[in-house]
Amino acid sequence: ATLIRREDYCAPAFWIRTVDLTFDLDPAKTLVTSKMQLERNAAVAHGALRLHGEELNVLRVLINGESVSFRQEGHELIIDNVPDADFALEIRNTCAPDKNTALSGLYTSGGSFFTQCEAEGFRRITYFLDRPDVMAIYTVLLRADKAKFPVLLSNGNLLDSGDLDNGRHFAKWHDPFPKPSYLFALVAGDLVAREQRVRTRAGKDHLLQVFVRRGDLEKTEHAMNSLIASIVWDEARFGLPLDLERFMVVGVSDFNMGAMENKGLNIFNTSALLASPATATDADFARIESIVAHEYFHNWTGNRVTCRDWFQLSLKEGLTVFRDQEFSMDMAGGASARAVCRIQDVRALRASQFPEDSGAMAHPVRPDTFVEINNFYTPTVYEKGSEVVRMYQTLVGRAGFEKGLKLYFERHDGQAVTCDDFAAAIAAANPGSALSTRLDNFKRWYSQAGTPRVQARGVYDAAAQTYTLTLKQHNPATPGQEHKLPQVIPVALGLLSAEGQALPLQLQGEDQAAGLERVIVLDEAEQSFVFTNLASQPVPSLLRGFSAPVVLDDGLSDADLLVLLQHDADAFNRWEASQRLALNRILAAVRSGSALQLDSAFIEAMRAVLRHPELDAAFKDLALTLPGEGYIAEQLEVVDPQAIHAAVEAARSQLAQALREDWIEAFEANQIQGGYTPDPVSSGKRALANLALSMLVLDAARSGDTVWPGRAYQRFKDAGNMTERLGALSALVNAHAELAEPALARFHELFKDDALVIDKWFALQGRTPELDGKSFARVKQLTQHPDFTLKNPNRARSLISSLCMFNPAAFHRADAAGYVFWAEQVLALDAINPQIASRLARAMDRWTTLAQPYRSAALEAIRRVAAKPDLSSDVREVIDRALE
Ligand code: HT7
Ligand code: ZN
Repeated sequence: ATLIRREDYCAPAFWIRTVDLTFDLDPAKTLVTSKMQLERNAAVAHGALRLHGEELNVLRVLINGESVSFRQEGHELIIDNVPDADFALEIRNTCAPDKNTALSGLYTSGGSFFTQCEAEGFRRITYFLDRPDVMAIYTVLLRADKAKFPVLLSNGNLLDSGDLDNGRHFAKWHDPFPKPSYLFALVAGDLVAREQRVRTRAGKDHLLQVFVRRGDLEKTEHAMNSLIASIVWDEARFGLPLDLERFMVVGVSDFNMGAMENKGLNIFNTSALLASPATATDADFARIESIVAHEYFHNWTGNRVTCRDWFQLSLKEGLTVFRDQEFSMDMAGGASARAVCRIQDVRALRASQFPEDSGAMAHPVRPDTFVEINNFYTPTVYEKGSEVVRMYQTLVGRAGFEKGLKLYFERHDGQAVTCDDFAAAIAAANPGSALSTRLDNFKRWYSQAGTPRVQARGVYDAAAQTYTLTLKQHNPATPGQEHKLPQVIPVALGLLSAEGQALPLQLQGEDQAAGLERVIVLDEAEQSFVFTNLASQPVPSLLRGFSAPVVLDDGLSDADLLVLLQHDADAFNRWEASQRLALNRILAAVRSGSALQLDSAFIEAMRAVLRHPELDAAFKDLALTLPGEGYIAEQLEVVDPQAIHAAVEAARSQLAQALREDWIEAFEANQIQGGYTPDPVSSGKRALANLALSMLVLDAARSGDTVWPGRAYQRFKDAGNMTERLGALSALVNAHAELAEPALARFHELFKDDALVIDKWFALQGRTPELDGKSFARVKQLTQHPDFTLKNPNRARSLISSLCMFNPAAFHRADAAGYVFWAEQVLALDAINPQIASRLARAMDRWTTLAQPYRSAALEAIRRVAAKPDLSSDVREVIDRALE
């Protein structure tokens, strides 16, 4: 395996200006004819033409119509004698879509053809300069059996279509926009489409189509509505219009990720596309809206302006995640619903990116090296990358950010560029701003891995009526980066009186207070900020809205946190206070090794949240949900997953018992009459009702009460939508109630023909909190279930990843059986689909922090995987990094 370095970037020796592709589609052996127009890159020294190609069978190579000699070395096809002048290159090759279980390149799924070319899948279709800085104009002719593949799609506009001999037909497509090969796509199959015509602000008409398998059409309404909302939003917020006459979206059930932004032909995992109230939860509806938006937004941030090389991946991914997060917030509506979105995003960041940043695979937002680029589609590149973009906006303001983005497109439309180009455009559009004056320092967010720690301590001087806030930052060492330099950390803050009143913020040297909230910028290792005119000691509310992706140690007491929980104007920090209060108690129990006993101050604070007449249900649900076990583990130097699980279970069961009457009240008060809509208010109510029900069923397991398990079972049977049905089923299963078994059997029987719902059935069992080894045993047994297969990524993830990545107490077993299971599954998956295997391999990223006996057992399992000689480069890189 070769280590690729960012600093070794060289421009390509040749440009490919146009490509004419002809596909004679056959599942067993597809014939690909590629006619390209090439020219030498004058800026690069003369040399051979080296094309990428993998798993291909080359039939002929012609230059200007004449056969030429070529060599094949590894994954390259090399032509030594190439004319200096522009020339035509024709290559004919075959590939085998039916055998392509890696789902990269051209493959079949459910009898139809699909492609996935990002990052390096195009080279598994034909020989090419498969790198994002080579942008060409594509014309694509598809030929296939008409009865089996009545729909033939590719990027851009349909030029022609018609019948051929032998029951075959053709379609010819042309994409007028130059694009890198990773944005190429084709689809051929027996599909049907929901269609909608829209007119954009410029008065242009566009055809929107969502293609799915017959029978799934009624599940595409939400995706279509989400697409229309995305088009409207991008024009209104950033002035970015739809630039194609036709925009197509296609669903496929075998897919490695959520979706793919191919120009004009987005391809979606059906899990990120199909929804009906009966089969999808509120969370599914929200996820679909956000992924449809994300892929659509890529049309500008990724497709019109793309990445020069894969190290710049966050240029498009961080920016596009930021855009989809902003979209979801704008769609959610009022301040409270926006805060709920923000809390959910931060919770996800902390659950996945923070552990990554302190584990074996830690890497900067713009990595410096990789072996396998597929391993770098990570929470760091995506979610931390989005936080970096959010900080630009915080530092230059919303209007300044919009100006910056406009300049970025003016400068770079049609180009393949770098994160530096993006930073330069935002800064140039905002001269003299808090960003432009510190740009070099700010860019350390791209180059330094690790989550900075910020310590904040305040000293109140009663005589001077000042409050001196001292902030210190420190970024711990990460693999390959021992010493870090200070980063630019925008800290949004407010000060509250002990009674909870917001205080005016006036810094020493200022004539007057500048409102009740402001952003101060920490850009040195240590800085102090003196606030004046304060009549009493304030309670600081720092890092409001999570204004930077850091770990904050503010040293606040329980009393301070209770003030924030009750009164902070910033809903994010109110939620943060609830989590901190819970976390402090759980950590104290785990650290001391004693049984957790919740105190009445905490219980009453939680009761007050639950009973609060003005707080939204969605917020209450988030505040009353305890921190995840993975996030708790992150706070500890030595991690005992069983001790953490025991403390969390104790906290849940005590909250369930102590607030029983309030849970009943919350359950009853949050019932929704009438039809289902996935709007934020209704989904918030359903979330709180589901939480309440789970607490009541949990408490029943303790008390022996049969009423609430019975009610849960009834609700499970009668539910009119999947959110309530799955909520009731989860309540029974997670509490290990007796009624869980009949409910699981009934659920399977009801939905046995709906793969996405059966994925939920597997996932629920994969994530069931451990009790006496039953959950682990259940997962092992389920691998033998007739519906289980490792070949479908959704199914593999639903069971195996649920256990290994999201169920720590069932996975980390003293007898090491969880790790043995992990090793077996990684190896089995690697032979089928290296990308999915390598994601599962990452379950061991944090093994060095485990307490004994887990640590030694984990190491043994990792070594067992490492010992396999023919591991994919994907898994090899992850395993090697774990062992470094
Ligand atoms: N840009 C897309 C990335 C993607 C992908 C990458 C590697 C292997 C398979 C893949 N499928 C999609 C997804 C996105 O960020 O929108
Ligand atoms: Zn993306």
